[in-house]
Amino acid sequence: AKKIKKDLPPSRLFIFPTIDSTNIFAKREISEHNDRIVIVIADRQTEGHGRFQRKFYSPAKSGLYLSIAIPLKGDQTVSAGLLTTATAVAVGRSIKEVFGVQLDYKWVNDLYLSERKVGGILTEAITDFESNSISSLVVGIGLNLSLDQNELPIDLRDKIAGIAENGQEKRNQIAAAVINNFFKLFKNYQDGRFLDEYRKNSFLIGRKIQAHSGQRTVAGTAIAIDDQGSLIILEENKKIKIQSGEVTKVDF
Ligand code: BT5
Repeated sequence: AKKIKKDLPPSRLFIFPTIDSTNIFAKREISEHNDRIVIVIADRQTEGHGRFQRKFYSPAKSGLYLSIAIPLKGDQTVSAGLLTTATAVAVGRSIKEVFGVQLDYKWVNDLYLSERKVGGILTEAITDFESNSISSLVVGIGLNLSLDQNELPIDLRDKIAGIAENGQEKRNQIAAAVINNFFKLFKNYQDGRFLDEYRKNSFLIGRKIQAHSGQRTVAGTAIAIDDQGSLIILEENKKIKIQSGEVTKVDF
């Protein structure tokens, strides 16, 4: 893979009290002006979403909802999966710096703390139809800094958690740390060196899991994350590599 050029274009920062989704805004903005990095933060989202059109609960006063859109030069190659894992590490480093706790990385885009989800990442690639190549990348980060369990939708209670009791007081500090750590990692993420940190704090390695990739279901022990950020599962003595997809069961 070719190296991402080290010098980045200038960036524009947008901050909203309420928005549909910071990813939607960032995608629209970068499609119209492909010469700048776009950074979007909202206090609350009405259409916050995860992968496969799933909802991402985004209430005011409890979370960080942040998107970063990066225009790509014609000759840059990208790996959305690897960028998702790099972003997880950027968020993990930031939470460690500000709150002193270490997040667990649940391949590929989930962030966990004490066996519960505290956030997720949604990476989207925008394709330019004329050249049929990826013209920009949008990385969305959603984090529950603090959450009142009673205010959660019933189906999410017990499944998700907040990072700290008064976490929201540090929202801006976290946002700044995430942006800094993201760009530090972005320069060289394709070399995959950050993956050691991802592996060390993997929520899955060593556990019995079930994963879906396309039409396929794999069940076995998660044994590794390879240098491309793919998940390796040992299923009946056979190593199976999953490049993209998701883990649907853990310790079942
Ligand atoms: C994700 O999707 O976890 C990626 C979420 C990315 C959200 C950010 S916020 C800023 C930007 N703007 C957006 O619109 N999106 C991004 P996924 O792996 O598909 O997980 C979705 C599942 O997580 C849901 O089906 C719920 O089970 C659970 N969930 C929903 N809201 C949650 C929350 N606030 N915290 C933790 N888990 C949640």
